[in-house]
Amino acid sequence: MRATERAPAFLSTDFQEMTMSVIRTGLPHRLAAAVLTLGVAVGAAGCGSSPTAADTPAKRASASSLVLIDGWVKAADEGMTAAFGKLVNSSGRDVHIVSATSPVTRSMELHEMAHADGGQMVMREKKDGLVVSAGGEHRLEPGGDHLMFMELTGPVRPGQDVPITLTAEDGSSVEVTAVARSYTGANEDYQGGDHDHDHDGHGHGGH
Ligand SMILES: [Cu+2]
Repeated sequence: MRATERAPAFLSTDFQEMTMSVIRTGLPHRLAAAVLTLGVAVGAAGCGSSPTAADTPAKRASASSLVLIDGWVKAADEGMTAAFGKLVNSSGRDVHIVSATSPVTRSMELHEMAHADGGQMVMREKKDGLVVSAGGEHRLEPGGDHLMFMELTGPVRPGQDVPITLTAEDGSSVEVTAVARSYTGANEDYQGGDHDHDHDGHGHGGH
């Protein structure tokens, strides 16, 4: 992925369209990303090192290239909840999101679903963050990647607009909005590594 991040911004329109078509055909994300990286490497070799506007920080892909389409968050009174939607990257470069914050939660994590030792699906922190490919999109959905609110500071009620700030690897950030709605799913078990939250409110009562 380093090649992608350091590549000049002169990706040709043809190449971007090719990449988009690869993504649209539904190939796995990683494959599409690999194709993109390969294409950039070839392009860079063929064009030599022409210093362009790509060298100025303002031209690098930043979080501001992202929008969250149909963003929503599961309404909850307390504890944990999650936000979903479709992140779309309108720039010609990958955007690597490494963290998120929201005023309605004390902390947030980027989560993914994975198989636990027992075979069941659990959610866990996505340690490497998430990448939205150049000109591509990344879906956040129940059962998949999501933005996790680790500890709500108060109730999140249906209809409420919840602001979320996404921060990219380069330190840039963008604010998106998710609308709270009632939802009965997304009750995945959390496989936290070293979190020190006490998950109260779930009395087991010895049954
Ligand atoms: Cu989660």
